[in-house]
Amino acid sequence: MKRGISYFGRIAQWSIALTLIVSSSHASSILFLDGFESGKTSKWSVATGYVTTLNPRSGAYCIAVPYEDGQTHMMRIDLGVGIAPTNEFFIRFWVKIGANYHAPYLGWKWIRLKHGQVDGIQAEFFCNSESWGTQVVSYQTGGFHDNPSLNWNWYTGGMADGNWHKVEVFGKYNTDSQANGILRVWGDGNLKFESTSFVWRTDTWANDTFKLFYLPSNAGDGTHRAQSGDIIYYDDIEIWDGMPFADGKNPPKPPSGLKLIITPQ
Ligand SMILES: [Ca+2]
Repeated sequence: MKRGISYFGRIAQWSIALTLIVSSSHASSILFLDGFESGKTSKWSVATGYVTTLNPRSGAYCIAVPYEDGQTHMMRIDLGVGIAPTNEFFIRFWVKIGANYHAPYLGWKWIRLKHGQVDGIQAEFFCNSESWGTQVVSYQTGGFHDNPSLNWNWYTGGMADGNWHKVEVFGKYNTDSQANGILRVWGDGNLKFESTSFVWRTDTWANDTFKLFYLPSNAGDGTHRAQSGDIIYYDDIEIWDGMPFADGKNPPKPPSGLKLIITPQ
């Protein structure tokens, strides 16, 4: 008892100030997070994948998505009105290509966003795997608006080595149909593509933001088809309404410069 009183007395002589210093801050908040640790796919509105304990990237589970010929949209999240990002978004996920994956490249959209609340073509964005690399494509009903090459062939670039790889995408929408949008794509933390003149949308959909998120989408081009048994694994999927803890130029890192300051008074 004496010891307790003494301890309390010492504490009373101090006021404790906690100072949290973060190297940079941002008002971004996370909209969606799934590491599949629930053992379910209930966060997804469409899920042809299944939860598995086979070599997850984190925790006990990841998702295995059979990427078979004839399939189209494999996994889909409906962010919905009022939840979807406003003028920026940031997406991060981890992907692993199954050891017996056959489809070499074409048609593999390893990320796809649609701006409409329905599963139709209005305005959309996708990263399309091609033989020579990847296209980052902005498309809306009536035609393409931006489809530059991303200097990253995921297949020969090491993504198909059986290991987990990190993909990150930052987007800031263009305004008034001008070519002033921002798009940055990172692979394993390395910047693979950057545009500050990206056209996300025009005309009718000039103010739309994406509401549907697909991971992955589509299969094959009629020649290079996926086959039964082709599986892609995903884990730790995050969707933010902006760049967390960074300036949009660098992939976010955990907060640094954290300090706990106890000040005697
Ligand atoms: Ca997990």
